[in-house]
Amino acid sequence: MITLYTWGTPNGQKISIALEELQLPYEVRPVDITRGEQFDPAFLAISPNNKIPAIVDSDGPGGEPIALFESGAILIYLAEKAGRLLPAGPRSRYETLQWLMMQMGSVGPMLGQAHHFRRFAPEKIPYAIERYTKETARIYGVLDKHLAGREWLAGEQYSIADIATWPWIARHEWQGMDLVDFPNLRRWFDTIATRPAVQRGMEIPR
Ligand SMILES: N[C@@H](CCC(=O)N[C@@H](CS)C(=O)NCC(=O)O)C(=O)O
Repeated sequence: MITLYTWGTPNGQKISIALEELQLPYEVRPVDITRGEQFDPAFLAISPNNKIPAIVDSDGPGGEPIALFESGAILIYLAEKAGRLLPAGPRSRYETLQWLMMQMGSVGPMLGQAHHFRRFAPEKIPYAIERYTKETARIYGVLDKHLAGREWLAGEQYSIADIATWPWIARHEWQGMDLVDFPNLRRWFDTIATRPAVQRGMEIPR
């Protein structure tokens, strides 16, 4: 059984969407990061960087339990465990990992800063709002250009690269973005939004 430690944020939703897509049985342990539960010593033993998501799989490699943090590592682990959502062919596998890393290194951190300075910062700092909104628009432009004439971010199939990126684009309004300005990204976004597993994953934790 997999235990998912999560909260209702894009990084957490990536993992619940992947678990739903892969139909792996899991139980949910909400970690309320607005109340500091990520600093609980029991959670830190699993996720030492005090962030959700994290998982514990009682049936890890060699049949032994494994604990994992960092959503990119968890997505690779789950895809390899189930044998789906990460292509086996070397070219499409590296392409998928490349766009997964683009999400981990750029999409998440930069859009996350846009959320912070546009919505949550106690004071409005025009320099920070402009910097991260502009960087968000640049990243949307990169994704939009890449998706011109292709259905998925990597390879020929829906993959963990799409799953990692989608919940961040779902918060486009928080980031001051209008998908009308990014038609290829919008088509990709709307297609994935219809997937029942994505809809279920977005509701976790209930
Ligand atoms: N690179 C990490 C980022 C995870 C992350 O930023 N999680 C946030 C919620 S979206 C969190 O737990 N924040 C609590 C904290 O920093 O104290 C991943 O992808 O797993």
